[in-house]
Amino acid sequence: MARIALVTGATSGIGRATAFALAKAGYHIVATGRRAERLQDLQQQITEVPVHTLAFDVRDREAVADAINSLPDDWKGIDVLVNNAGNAHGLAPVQSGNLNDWDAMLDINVKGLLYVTHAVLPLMLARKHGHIINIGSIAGKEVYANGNVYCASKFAVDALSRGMRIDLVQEGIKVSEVNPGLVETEFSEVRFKGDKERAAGVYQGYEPLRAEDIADLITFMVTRPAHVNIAEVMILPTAQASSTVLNKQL
Ligand code: NDP
Ligand code: 8X3
Repeated sequence: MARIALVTGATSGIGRATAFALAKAGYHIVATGRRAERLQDLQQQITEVPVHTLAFDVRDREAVADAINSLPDDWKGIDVLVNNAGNAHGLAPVQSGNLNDWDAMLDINVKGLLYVTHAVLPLMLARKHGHIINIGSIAGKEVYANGNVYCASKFAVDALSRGMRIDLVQEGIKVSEVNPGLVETEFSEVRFKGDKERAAGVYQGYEPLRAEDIADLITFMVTRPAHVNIAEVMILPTAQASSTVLNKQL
């Protein structure tokens, strides 16, 4: 029977690279994100396995449930869920924080992850089988200047990953967390609201991780034998030892 992986945030960066890598490893891919045209591009570009696309906003709990319920029966046997959709919005001290940015980060990175998990879990529980990979961050382990709410959202992902692993251990479902450092994607463009120059500056002066580095790791994690769960991995650029790169502030 085909193995199936559902990747949220497959329209860009880590999620997109993960969809390609898991397809190469033989998984049939359910690719999700808001940008439907990018999902269609991905569907055309992945040639080795079938790709099913679902366009929805993870903040909309009904849209999430409807999308997962709309999966045809032969796509419902999800073996791997990669909870990747997320972003930082803004980088500012708490005293000048933007409430819309705070809502976006908590609604997408935390509640969106929960809504998707809630919708997919019954499919895994029915088969007593599945592997959930949550994309956390080094920002979920260490707080950095002006990172306040983004860091809080990723600390929440860390706590949820641990809690989910405990709750699901008797159900035959693995839960793992991947905590990257700086990966060059559209992440900083989103954080800085389209300011490409400022975004590019985040990745200058050292070699950042590439989305494919995280995708390789995820592929390794989900292809371990049934009795092995790599519970948590932090993956950093060689130039990064803590939440600041080369000890400079973001
Ligand atoms: P990108 O901006 O390149 O990709 C973000 C993805 O999330 C897009 O596919 C986007 O799809 C999706 N997404 C964002 N908001 C929503 C939403 N409301 N509903 C559905 N999908 C959404 O960033 P990355 O690939 O870097 O980020 C992926 C994950 O990795 C995030 O959780 C991020 O926090 C984490 N991370 C990133 C690091 C980095 O340095 N880049 C380091 C550590 C962790 P669309 O816009 O089409 O909806
Ligand atoms: C993304 C990495 O350091 O920009 O989570 O917050 S960082």
